Amino acid sequence: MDFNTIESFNNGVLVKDVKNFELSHIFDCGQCFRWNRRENGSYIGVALGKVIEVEKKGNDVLIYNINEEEFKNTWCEYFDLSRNYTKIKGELSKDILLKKSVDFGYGIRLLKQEKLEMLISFIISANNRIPMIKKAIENISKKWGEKITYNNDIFYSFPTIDKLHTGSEKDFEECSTGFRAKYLKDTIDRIYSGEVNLDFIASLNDDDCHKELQKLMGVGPKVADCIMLFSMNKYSAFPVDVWVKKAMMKFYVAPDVSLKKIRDFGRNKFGNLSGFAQQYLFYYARENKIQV
Ligand code: 8HG
Repeated sequence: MDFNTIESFNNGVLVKDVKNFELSHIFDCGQCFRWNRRENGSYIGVALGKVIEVEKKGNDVLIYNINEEEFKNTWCEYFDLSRNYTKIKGELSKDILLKKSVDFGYGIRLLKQEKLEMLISFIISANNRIPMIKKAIENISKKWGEKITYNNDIFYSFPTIDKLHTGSEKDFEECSTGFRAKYLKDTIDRIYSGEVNLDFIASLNDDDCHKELQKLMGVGPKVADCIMLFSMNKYSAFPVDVWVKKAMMKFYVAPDVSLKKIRDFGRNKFGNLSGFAQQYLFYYARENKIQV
């Protein structure tokens, strides 16, 4: 467990003595698209149908707009606070090449996000840049999500499958999803009809889950790895995008190695901690714009 105790205050919960928790590392490491930094340094986001604000004061973390019960039932898991990241970082840092990335992103935690939202988000992420991905997801939420007012600002939840299903391919195109609009439409139809069940896919072992996700349009190995890592507790996932490829080339493999081989190499090396290793590498590579 990476915190000590919790206390309630009028509109939130104070989590005391939190370890391995840095707001910018968590929210800017590529795993989420609906969290934004505020001028005062706190982060605000929409997750699981709610607007949540998070602030760090010394070693304590304040989570606004939730109560103690919601923390215990939902947000402790969302922020992965029961996991001991000191142990994970210790294991990964035995590899002196990886230690550099772990030391850089020391406050990263993998968020436990919603399956449908991750599926749609990472279909949109293919050959796309993070600001554009964020924009498209925001457009989709504005169009079909529930309006939420928080401190006089307006936010939108990520839509349900029933709402998404009312959208046409053209509607998705108008949300700036480009060539991915038809993949979204096809995937949403198959989930809505019950032909595809994300809870079932999540119940499969890591390799079968990875294969099954790729039966969906717009889901290749990389996108499947992101979905299973960020919403299905599958930590042997090792998504290889341009940044992870660069990091792996810098530290471990030859330039001409295929994405598949880089994935296999990473999974062999890091085992059930592959997903964590990947996140430290992605954050290090992207923040430092490493070149190889
Ligand atoms: O967390 C991520 N890991 C990896 N490997 N790739 C990611 C993450 N987040 C994210 O958006 N991407 C992809 O990187 C999507 C897109 O292709 C590119 C943006 O830099």
